[in-house]
Amino acid sequence: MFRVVLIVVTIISLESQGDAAVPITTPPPPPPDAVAFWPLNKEHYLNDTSGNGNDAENTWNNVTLVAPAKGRQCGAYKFRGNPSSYLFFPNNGAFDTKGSTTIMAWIYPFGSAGPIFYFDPNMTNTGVQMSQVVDNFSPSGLSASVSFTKRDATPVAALETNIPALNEWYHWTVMYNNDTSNGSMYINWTLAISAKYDEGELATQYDAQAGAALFPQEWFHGFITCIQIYDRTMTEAEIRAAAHNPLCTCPIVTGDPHITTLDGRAYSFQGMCWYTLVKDCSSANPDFEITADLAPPNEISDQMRTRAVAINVTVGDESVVVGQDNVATVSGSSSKNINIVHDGNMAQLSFKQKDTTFKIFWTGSKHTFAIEFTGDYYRGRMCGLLGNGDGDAKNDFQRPDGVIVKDVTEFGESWKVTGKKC
Ligand SMILES: *[C@@H]1O[C@H](CO)[C@@H](O)[C@H](O)[C@H]1NC(C)=O
Ligand SMILES: *[C@@H]1O[C@H](CO)[C@@H](O)[C@H](O)[C@H]1NC(C)=O
Ligand SMILES: *[C@@H]1O[C@H](CO)[C@@H](O)[C@H](O)[C@H]1NC(C)=O
Ligand SMILES: *[C@@H]1O[C@H](CO)[C@@H](O)[C@H](O)[C@H]1NC(C)=O
Ligand SMILES: *[C@@H]1O[C@H](CO)[C@@H](O)[C@H](O)[C@H]1NC(C)=O
Ligand SMILES: *[C@@H]1O[C@H](CO)[C@@H](O)[C@H](O)[C@H]1NC(C)=O
Ligand SMILES: *[C@@H]1O[C@H](CO)[C@@H](O)[C@H](O)[C@H]1NC(C)=O
Ligand SMILES: [Ca+2]
Repeated sequence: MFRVVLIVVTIISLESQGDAAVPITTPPPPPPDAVAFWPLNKEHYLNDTSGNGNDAENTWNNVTLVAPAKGRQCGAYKFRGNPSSYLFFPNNGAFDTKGSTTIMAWIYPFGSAGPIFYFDPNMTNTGVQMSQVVDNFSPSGLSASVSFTKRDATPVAALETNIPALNEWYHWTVMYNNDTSNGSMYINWTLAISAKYDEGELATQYDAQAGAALFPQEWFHGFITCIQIYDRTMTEAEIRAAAHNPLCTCPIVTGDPHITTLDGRAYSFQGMCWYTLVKDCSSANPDFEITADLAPPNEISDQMRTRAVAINVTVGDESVVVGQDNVATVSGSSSKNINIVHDGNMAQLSFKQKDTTFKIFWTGSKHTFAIEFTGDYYRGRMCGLLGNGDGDAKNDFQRPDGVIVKDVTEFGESWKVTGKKC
């Protein structure tokens, strides 16, 4: 066993950590092929994180960042349902996809029709348009509608599907396949409707707006977050993965501890001693396991609350334990699989297993833990207090025996690590 003492970082110690040694403040990269990616949350505000430079503009300052927003820890932008409540997306050409296209967003509707992503917002039907429209046959009273308007202005029929429910998040994807002229829509990454169109390039060359446009006189009222555009088609699994990109979800465990699962379910749990936060559940010999030590705070308060005081990241036969002082203790076969980077205030641990890279951000003094991962293999194959990461928040309270429970305490206690002294 040897000890790595983490103190204020120098360039040299950063470099000596190898290729995963990025400063902890570097945000995770968006998928490499997003042509526009607006997380629209408290980490990235209006920035286009694709690197293509189309940062959004809050023209009248009448769209508000709210965090957390309706269970989304990272927040979302709230549109008020009036003509000045919109975001403007300048298009320098980077998201003029013309041919195969995928556009997606998370939406929380309060009930009004209105634009979600409108190219050429000052004109009628000249650009590709995504909007919520009134639909008396839909139980929610609204449908999601897209017009795959062509550049040569040949008229196209809108594609429509029911919006599942008001006052609840839904993930909406529209897709156009240039090879087959197939237009399709997905609700929560499941195909809802599709149609064949005439050939022709899409009218995506314009600037765009969300929330309001000059026509029609309808203004979206609700939350929008995580708008992404790709210049290709995607499979349902790819849509689901993109919808849960860490740029958009920010799963985090904070002081109390308030825990948000990998699929975005937030809850409070007052545990004591060591618990499994997340581990590989696909075999009896997990590829990795991350546990946390929960303990009461030092100061006496009338309300008993626990918080995370240490984490233990285990990959194969190698474990790294990091405490409140951000000091990392490495045991096992030496630190080969797990990279450790630190900047004095935080420790960042990263490791790769199968197709997936995990990054863990631990701030001991603040008792905060955040995890990010890329890759698909472990989606739905994980378990613990952070859930299984399959994209569905409803099945996250699963005990080690596989039973899904409702009660937070029953769920939380089932993940207590047995035989540990605290
Ligand atoms: C947003 O992008 C600008 C550059 O376009 C950058 O200066 C700024 O730091 C970014 N903000 C965040 C929160 O990432
Ligand atoms: C912003 O929206 C509010 C209603 O929510 C409205 O009263 C106000 O006039 C709007 N501000 C601007 C600048 O239009
Ligand atoms: C779309 O498909 C047409 C016909 O197959 C082709 O001529 C055109 O180059 C394609 N456009 C793009 C942008 O891929
Ligand atoms: C749309 O019209 C408004 C006012 O009518 C104007 O301020 C705005 O610049 C126009 N937007 C575009 C993209 O032309
Ligand atoms: C869509 O996904 C969100 C978040 O996972 C969930 O809250 C919502 O109930 C889902 N809607 C449908 C219709 O499955
Ligand atoms: C469009 O593409 C989707 C996804 O490949 C497919 O499921 C659907 O059947 C196609 N629709 C039409 C009308 O061809
Ligand atoms: C860290 O966790 C691993 C696997 O759960 C366990 O074998 C190891 O003893 C733990 N290390 C410490 C110091 O608690
Ligand atoms: Ca889940």
